[in-house]
Amino acid sequence: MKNILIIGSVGQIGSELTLELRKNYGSNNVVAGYRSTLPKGELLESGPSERVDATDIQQIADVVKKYRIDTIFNLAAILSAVGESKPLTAWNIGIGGLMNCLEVAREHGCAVFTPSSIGAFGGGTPLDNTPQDTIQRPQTMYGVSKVSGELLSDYYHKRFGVDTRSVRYPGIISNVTLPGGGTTDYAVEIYYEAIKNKKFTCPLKAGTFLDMMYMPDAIRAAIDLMEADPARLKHRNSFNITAMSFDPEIIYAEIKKHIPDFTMTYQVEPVKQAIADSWPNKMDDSCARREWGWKPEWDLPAMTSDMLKVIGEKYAKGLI
Ligand code: AKB
Repeated sequence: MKNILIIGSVGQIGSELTLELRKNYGSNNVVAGYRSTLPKGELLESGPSERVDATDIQQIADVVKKYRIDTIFNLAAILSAVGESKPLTAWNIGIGGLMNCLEVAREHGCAVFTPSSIGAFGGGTPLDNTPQDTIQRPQTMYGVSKVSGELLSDYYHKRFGVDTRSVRYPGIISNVTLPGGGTTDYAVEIYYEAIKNKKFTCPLKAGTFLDMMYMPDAIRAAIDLMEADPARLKHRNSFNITAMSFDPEIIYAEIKKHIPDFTMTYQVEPVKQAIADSWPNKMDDSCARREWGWKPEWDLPAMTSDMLKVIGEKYAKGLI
C-alpha cells in the first residue's frame, strides 16, 4: 500500500483507520474521502481530503487518478437497523458503491478492502462457533448486501484479478466516532450512558450473545489483512474475525466493577432484537488466524477499563 483512498473516512471505522494509515504510510499518501459531512480536526488537518460519494463512479475514478491510488478502503455503508427502514439506500450505497469501487479498481489496478459483517449470517447459519464457510441466508437488507458484496468481491478477484480482501466484522466498540443505526450500537452507548447518567436502557434482551471487538483490533485487522502475503490466502471475501462474545448482562456487570451505582433496565426494540437473534453468538475465526495471523489483543475487561477512562476524560473536559 502506497497511496490509499478511504471512502467513508468520517464514519466510526474510517475516522480512526484514516489516522492510523497516515501514521504508517505517510500523511500525504492517505486521502480521506467524505460524502456530506466534512472531516474536521486532526482528520482534516493531517492530510488530503476529497469529496467521494461511493455512488458516483466518476468521483472515485477522478480521485484515484489524481492521487495515483493503489488501495481503496471502501467503508461506506448503511448499518443493519437503519437498513431495514431504508432498503433502497442501503443497497445503493452497499452494492452500488462497491460495484463502482471494483470497476475503478479493475481499470486502475487498485486493491480493495470492503468490510463484511456478522450481518452476512442468518437464515440457517449455525450460531455457535459459526464456521468460516457455512450457510448464509440473511433476512435483512444489510445482510443481503453484505453477502452480495462478498460474492461480487470474490468474482472480481477470480475473473479480473482485482486484489479484493475483506473481514466479517463483529460489533465494533469505540470512543472517537459514534456508530449509527447498527444493532450492536448498544455496546458503545452503554459506556457513554454509564459515564454521563449512570443508567442505561438496553434495546436487546438479556441472553443475547453477539461477537464484539475493540476498535484498535478492528483497525489492525484491516491493515494486517491488506498487508498479508497473497500466497497464503485461500479465502478472501470474507474472513470471520472476533475478539469477544458477551450479552448485555455480562458487559453491564463488567462496567459495574468500575461504577458500582450504575443501573441497567431493558426496553427491547423488536427490529434490533430480531436482527441480533439471527446473528452468530460466537464465530470461529481460526481460518483468519491460520491464513494471515489474525489475533485479537483486547478482551472485555481491558476494553472496559480503557473505554471508561477515555470517555470519562472527554466528559470531564465537557466534550460530550
Ligand atoms: C451493525 O450492528 O449493523 C454493525 C455490524 C455488526 O455490522 N455494527
